[in-house]
Amino acid sequence: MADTEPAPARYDAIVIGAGISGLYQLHRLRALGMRVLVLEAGTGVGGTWYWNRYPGARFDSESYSYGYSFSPELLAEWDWTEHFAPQPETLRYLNFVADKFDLRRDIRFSSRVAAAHYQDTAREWAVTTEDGASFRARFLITAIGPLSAPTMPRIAGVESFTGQSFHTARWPHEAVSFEGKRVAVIGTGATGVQTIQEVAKTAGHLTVFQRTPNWCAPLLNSKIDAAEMAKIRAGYPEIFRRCQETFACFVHTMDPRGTFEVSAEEREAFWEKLYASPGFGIWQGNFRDMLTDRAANALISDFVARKIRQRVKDPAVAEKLIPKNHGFGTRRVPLETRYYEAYNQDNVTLVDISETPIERITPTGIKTSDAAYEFDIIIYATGFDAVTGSFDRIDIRGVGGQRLKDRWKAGPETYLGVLVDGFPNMMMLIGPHMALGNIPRSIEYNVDWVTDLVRHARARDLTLVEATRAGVTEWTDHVKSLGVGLLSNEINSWMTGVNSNVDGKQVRIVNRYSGSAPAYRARCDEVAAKGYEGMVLA
Ligand code: NA7
Repeated sequence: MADTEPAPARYDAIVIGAGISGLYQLHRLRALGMRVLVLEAGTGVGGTWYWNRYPGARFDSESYSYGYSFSPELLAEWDWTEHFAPQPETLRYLNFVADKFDLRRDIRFSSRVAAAHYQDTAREWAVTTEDGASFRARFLITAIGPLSAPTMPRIAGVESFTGQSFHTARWPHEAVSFEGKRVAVIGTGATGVQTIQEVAKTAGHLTVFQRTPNWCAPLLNSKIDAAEMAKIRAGYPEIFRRCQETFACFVHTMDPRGTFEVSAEEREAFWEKLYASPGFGIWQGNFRDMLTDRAANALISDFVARKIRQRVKDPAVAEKLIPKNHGFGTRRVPLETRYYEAYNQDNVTLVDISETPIERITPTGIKTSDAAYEFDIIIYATGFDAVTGSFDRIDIRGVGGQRLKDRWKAGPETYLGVLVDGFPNMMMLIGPHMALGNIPRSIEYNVDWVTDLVRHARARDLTLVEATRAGVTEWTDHVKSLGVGLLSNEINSWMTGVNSNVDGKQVRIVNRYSGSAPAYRARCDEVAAKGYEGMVLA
């Protein structure tokens, strides 16, 4: 740094990101009396719910199981209006939280972090933003989200299109009208499905470009009136207790029965009931062996395939919409509202690009191997460089200048999903090797654990908190072993770290913790109770 430049501002902790985890982390660290700075790339709070403004974006988890649970006052003051809240409502909620706890004064907006370099001697982090500002802090806490680094398809000509085009996670703040327009959607993951069913309502013509179909199931959303909200509010302790006990923090949890322990009639009746019930029950509350036993998985897949055939009028289109390369639930199940019926509309066409690949984007549309389509709007619902992608996009360097991206080339290595040896004083919230599931529940635990660790360190005047190499090896092996036998690890998806649009991400890895959330918490509690075993505190 030149002598004339001012010294960087110093903080006790820097948090990257003002989404659900960053906001809560700021609130908790502030209560310890720390000087905290949150650096946020967006112009407002909300993270996922700030960026993903695409039409139809909403929760697939029950609203009242998704909000923060830490503040009784907040629970008393906030009313959800739908069982599965739409994105604008969630963004309002997170703004309400930011105001209520007066969080904005410690958040620097429009500040995308470019680099974070550990300073060996000072035992602190030097953080710089893309606009050239520099900051220093003892602790660096990443709250950058597992699905926040959007990826565009690597298709020739993307830049040449002269109409409007948007990635769903970079949707404009102004409304986009589809009225009478020729619209294309590329991608049929959870985002694509929500987008397609919404755009189909008003588009002049919608053409969906599908590379791989996903198994979708009904969301069955409904409004919450004042009387029902009062009931929900009274039931909050029970709702959050249940989320603490279930495998993935949803209100749903696996049925203890095996698929073949019941008669064919009972099985069918159970599945009919799940298919007619709101939310993730059919995925998270199904027979316990559904995601590990091939024969069990084939049966539920056949059940859902029959539903798709019943709902889609054209049998040829129905067949294209039924996944053939993976079983039900082995990828994230998109929840839908009349998604399949959209394909019965005259203004909707499905193009199977596994048969007729996209050759290029042209100035006026999309050219596949057998046709040229003209569009006014192209929507890219092509997903994210998941879990490690948001880390890769920041130049994070630890002891001796070692880059985190290089360290994780063959897959992430962590201790408890929170720490990495060689990267002292850096803690990750919802980083790799964390339980995902109903994410805010995991976030609250994650933030509380990190806060306790920081409090412990500060109370003892410790200047270095780091995982040991042995701790990282043990935890990484444990996470990998939990993935053995899961059918979900046999298919490419963001959950196995594969993204066709990113160099070096074509090989499946284990990027998330697939044990139960209670087991994860028990392990982390034990580590803390044993004075942070598997770590160096100095
Ligand atoms: P996903 O689930 O990763 O879906 C991305 C979709 O985009 C998927 O259908 C991909 O097909 C498709 N895609 C990606 N690249 C291309 C190219 N180059 N050509 C054609 N099609 C492509 O992302 P989402 O945003 O839907 O959901 C992410 C998570 O966010 C979701 O699970 C929720 O938890 C929230 P593919 O299957 O790779 O063949």
